[in-house]
Amino acid sequence: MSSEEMYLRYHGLLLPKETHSLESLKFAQDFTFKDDDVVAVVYPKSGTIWMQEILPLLLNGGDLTPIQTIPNWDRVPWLEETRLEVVVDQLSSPRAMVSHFPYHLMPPSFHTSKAKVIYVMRNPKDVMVSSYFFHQMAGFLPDPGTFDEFMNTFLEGRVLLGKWTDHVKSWKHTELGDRIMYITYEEMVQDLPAALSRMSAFLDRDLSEEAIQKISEHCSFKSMKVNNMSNFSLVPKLYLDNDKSPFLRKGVVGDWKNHFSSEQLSRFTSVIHKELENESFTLPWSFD
Ligand code: PPS
Repeated sequence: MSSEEMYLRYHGLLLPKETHSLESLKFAQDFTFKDDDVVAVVYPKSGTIWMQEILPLLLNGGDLTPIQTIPNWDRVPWLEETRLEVVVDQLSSPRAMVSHFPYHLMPPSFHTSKAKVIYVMRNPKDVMVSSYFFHQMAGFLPDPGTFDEFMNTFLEGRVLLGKWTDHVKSWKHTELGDRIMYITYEEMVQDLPAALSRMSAFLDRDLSEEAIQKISEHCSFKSMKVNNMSNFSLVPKLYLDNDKSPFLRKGVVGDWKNHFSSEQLSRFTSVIHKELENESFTLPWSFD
């Protein structure tokens, strides 16, 4: 199948047809947010599945039932994907969702509600590496070609959800005030209990240290890798083939160092720098 046939084009962005449809996108646009909804917004390969594990536990005080009994895509559905319409009535309040949408595609009711957002960012070099391996295991995405070819595809934004820099810019310039919290994948890897405490304070949850520790253990890479409700082993190999490259692949910071040549590093860095040069915000990573 050509990449044209694998993607829908929605407001200029590529979305995989396997998980999105014109109906699901309309459903997302018409979706009515509630004030106590929580949505984790994540550019692909930056920690989405991780947030699908974390949010239910933070919101319910550490009851493991949802992560042990409901597959991640139904437990914390994507706003824009087809499953939302199927499971929305089964979501308990406060509802947790994830989204890969840029800010300007969020539906009208999101803006008028008080729903909270946790925006997760990851170093784009590691995002690109993770995405490269994801394209190898996902039957519904085009073949990435060589690593070098994929780097150009990624930098030009010819990937699902478009350019990383556009996504980050859109969510760094919002009018959400204290409804949005920013966190990085790296911060979560470095000290998950501290990251969980920060998220739980933002969500007005008063969790004990024991509860945070328990949640941290169950949301570790090691635990998620063996959780069949979160590791995509329930999905047929035709769609996601964990034998080609596991979805929960490495879960580390800085894997790009194992893949980038010095020429690729300077090419990558110069594009990202250029696209962010006039921005008022700073990013938490050095790009060199
Ligand atoms: S997707 O396809 O956009 O939904 O992918 P996403 O979930 O955003 O990103 C997948 C990467 O997140 C890593 N991951 C984790 N890292 C550390 N700890 C935990 N618990 C964890 N859960 C998921 C996953 O391994 C992918 O990164 P890579 O670098 O490929 O390992």
